[in-house]
Amino acid sequence: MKRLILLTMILLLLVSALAGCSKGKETPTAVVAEGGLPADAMAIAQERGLTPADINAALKTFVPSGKWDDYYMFTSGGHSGNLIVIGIPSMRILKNIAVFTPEAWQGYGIGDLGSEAVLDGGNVDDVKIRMGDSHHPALSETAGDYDGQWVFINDKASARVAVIDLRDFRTKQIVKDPNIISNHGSTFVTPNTEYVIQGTQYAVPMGWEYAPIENYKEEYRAVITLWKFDRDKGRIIPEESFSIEVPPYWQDLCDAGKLVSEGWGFCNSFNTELFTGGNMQGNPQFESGVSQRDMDYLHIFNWKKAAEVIAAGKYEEINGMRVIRIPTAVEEGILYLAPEPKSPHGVDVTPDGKYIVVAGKLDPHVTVYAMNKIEQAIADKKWAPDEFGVPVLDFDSVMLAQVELGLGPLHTQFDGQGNAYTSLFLDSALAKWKLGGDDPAAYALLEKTPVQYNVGHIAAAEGDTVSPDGKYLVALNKWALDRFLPVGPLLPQNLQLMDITGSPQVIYDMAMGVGEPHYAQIVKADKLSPINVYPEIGWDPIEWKVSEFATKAGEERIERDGNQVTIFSTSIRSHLTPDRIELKQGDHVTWHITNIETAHDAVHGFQLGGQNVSLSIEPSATVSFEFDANNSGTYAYYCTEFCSALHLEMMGYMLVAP
Ligand code: RUQ
Ligand code: CUA
Repeated sequence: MKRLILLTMILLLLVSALAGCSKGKETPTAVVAEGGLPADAMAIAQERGLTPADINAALKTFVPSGKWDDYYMFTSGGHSGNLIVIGIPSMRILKNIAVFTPEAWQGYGIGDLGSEAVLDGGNVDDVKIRMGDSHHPALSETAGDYDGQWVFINDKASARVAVIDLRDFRTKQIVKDPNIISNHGSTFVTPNTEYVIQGTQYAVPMGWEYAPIENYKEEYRAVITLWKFDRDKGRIIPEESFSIEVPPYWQDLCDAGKLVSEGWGFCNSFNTELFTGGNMQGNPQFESGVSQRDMDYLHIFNWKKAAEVIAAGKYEEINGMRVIRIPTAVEEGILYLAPEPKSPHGVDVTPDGKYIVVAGKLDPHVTVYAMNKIEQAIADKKWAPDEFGVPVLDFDSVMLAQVELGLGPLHTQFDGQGNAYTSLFLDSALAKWKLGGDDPAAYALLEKTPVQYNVGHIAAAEGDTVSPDGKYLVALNKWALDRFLPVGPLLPQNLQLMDITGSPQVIYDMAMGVGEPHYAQIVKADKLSPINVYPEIGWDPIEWKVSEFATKAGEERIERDGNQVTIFSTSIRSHLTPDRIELKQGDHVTWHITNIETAHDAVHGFQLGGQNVSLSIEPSATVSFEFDANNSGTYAYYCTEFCSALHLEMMGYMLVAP
């Protein structure tokens, strides 16, 4: 009975609140005020056993049919190698952008020559890599604010970085770092997207050449790579990029400075023990071997100075990448270290750029460093070199405050109202704490909110910009256990949307059954302006210009030169032209298809039985694929998007004569 009264009260409150706040705005007022809440709302709530908090959460996250979300969230798909787009607050999945792994619906890397070439950009030696472990998406920024134009993401497994164009939500480029084999502190952009930062994870000899593991200290190294991004071209330019060599500590997360710290970058590390394993040789396990020391090192690097040093020619070219070696980096004042406890994980720069927050992982604190203290310590030469000659700044001189939050602090976000939020992996909680400016005593833990379970990253609305929005925060949880209907031993992760306008509250649980999300970024929806249709008929989505193979209606043809066959096709509702292809066994076929439609959403797909090809031919696009007709036979090809009532008729025969 008590619960019923409470429910009634909250529903009444909500109605009056809605009616009150919509005064003056006719349409929504009219709808709610005239109709009120449906008479059976109480009955539904009761029947479903909803608490007032549930009803609140439902009202905060429900996006009515035909209405759009306020934010886009871009979250990594982990070892599915993709990038997932989610609307907030509804938490509806909008797209699963193929990045490192082929994907049939988008016609990505399954025959289509444009995307195959993108994927080939990330090949390692002669190995065609067709998977990835995507970790940290970074939206492009202008003056430290997301500008909605590009998003970058790294592949931890093979040390690669991808560029995704937010005009059409497609991957346009993958680059491979020529000197390392795994990255992690990636991707993070400088405030005007001059560079995309990438830090090594596991140190290897440069170019991952062979060197005995006993030579770890002498020969193994890590790099921090600054990938130069050219906005006009929409590409990373490897020839204009460079690396800073760093010791073979295992670098972890990074972040770029902003405003007062613009020009600097920061990367955490662990394994300053230089441990190399050997659990079958009587050595400790890696997890204990790399966790012996109480302090590891925050790497503090000046990318602006580094760019000047590169321009002055003070680098070595290693495997085609310009690398500033450690002694030069030290001499030029590009690289410093600061002690940090203890195998930390995330490093996050506050929105004002003044403070750098390091989350302890094996230490229950977050440690806050002040940029002005770092600069002072550098000026005063308050340092002692590490074993590689890199200056280690005096901890007490650069550390401003430490806040004890709980067990397993990993990542920190900000709300723009003076609060910070840190995920606590072991506590399965979100810690909200107060930033205290320059006053160490003003830093304080405010409250902890439970999340389910084992939260890794967290992402707040516009959280990595100079002006975060607050409002929403998403906890990206590693374990789901009992949260959803069981689906066998491989469980989804649980993304929990939280309302952080007041005391943080979980308002939505979203099963992420696509791939493990690592990091995510949340951007205001109106900052993006995706296209509906490619600009001109015959558009090459990768090159972003009319394709030389564009085919207009009436120009369809089959050209033969010996056993080289070139097909110029068009697609339009509801036919493919030509719809009959006669080949000879042994022909090499290059096939171009132009979707001559200009209507929004008039996409045609293409699959050809017996060949490994799947295309997405979006309105006005031209796509190409090639294959060897090695087997004689009769084949069917057809459109895979249910584009019209006569979609099933949108097919053709391919005959390969013996
Ligand atoms: S990691 S759960 Cu790749 Cu960002 Cu921290
Ligand atoms: Cu085109 Cu179905």
